[in-house]
Amino acid sequence: MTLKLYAHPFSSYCQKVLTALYENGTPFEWRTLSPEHPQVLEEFAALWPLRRFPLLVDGTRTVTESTIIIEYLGLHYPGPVRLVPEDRRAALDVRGMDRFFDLYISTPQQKIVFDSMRPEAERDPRGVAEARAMLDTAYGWLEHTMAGRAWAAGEQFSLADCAAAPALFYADWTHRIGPAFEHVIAYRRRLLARPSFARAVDEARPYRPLFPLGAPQRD
Ligand SMILES: N[C@@H](CCC(=O)N[C@@H](CS)C(=O)NCC(=O)O)C(=O)O
Repeated sequence: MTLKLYAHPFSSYCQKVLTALYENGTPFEWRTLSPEHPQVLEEFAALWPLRRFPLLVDGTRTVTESTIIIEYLGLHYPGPVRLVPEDRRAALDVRGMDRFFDLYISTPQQKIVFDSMRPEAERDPRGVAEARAMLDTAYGWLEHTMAGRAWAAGEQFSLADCAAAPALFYADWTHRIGPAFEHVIAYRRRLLARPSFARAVDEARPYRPLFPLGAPQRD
């Protein structure tokens, strides 16, 4: 049975799952969410009325939420790279860092981007200022945390790095990671050099003109 991934190449949460799939060379069928494929959009809306992507379909099973999809893949389609450690204590650290990147990097980053897409009169300057402040605080905490680490939860590439890669990739475009955060910048560079994430980034290059704040000429 072929796994089906409803996703878009430019979406950060889809890149998180793609990184996990590419780490292990897990075969899957792309179900690209785009207006050119109305049938796929219809299928997706029927499968998951909340319409947040990515979405994994495995036979009759529908799996939502990027973190849960990666956990699911590790359980049912394990490969050479174990993204959630078997040791429960180590797994807790990985899951903690995964939450950090989703909640305190991706969430404020998306707030800023989505706000910029609203009509002027419907914008939320206070919410955007809070999101920028949260990113600054998160960069500061991460700077300290990454000082002695190669990867988010230590020496092994994990679920947390799958979350970190697109989160920091787009966060830097949205709210620049300043030079004071040298360990965060170095970590982001390591993520971009990781073949699994580099592949996801390359596949999304044609969509860069869609970035509402204007994609910078780097990366
Ligand atoms: N918590 C979800 C977040 C998924 C999410 O927000 N995906 C974005 C694309 S990166 C989306 O569905 N955006 C569509 C929308 O907000 O309507 C996950 O981890 O999968």
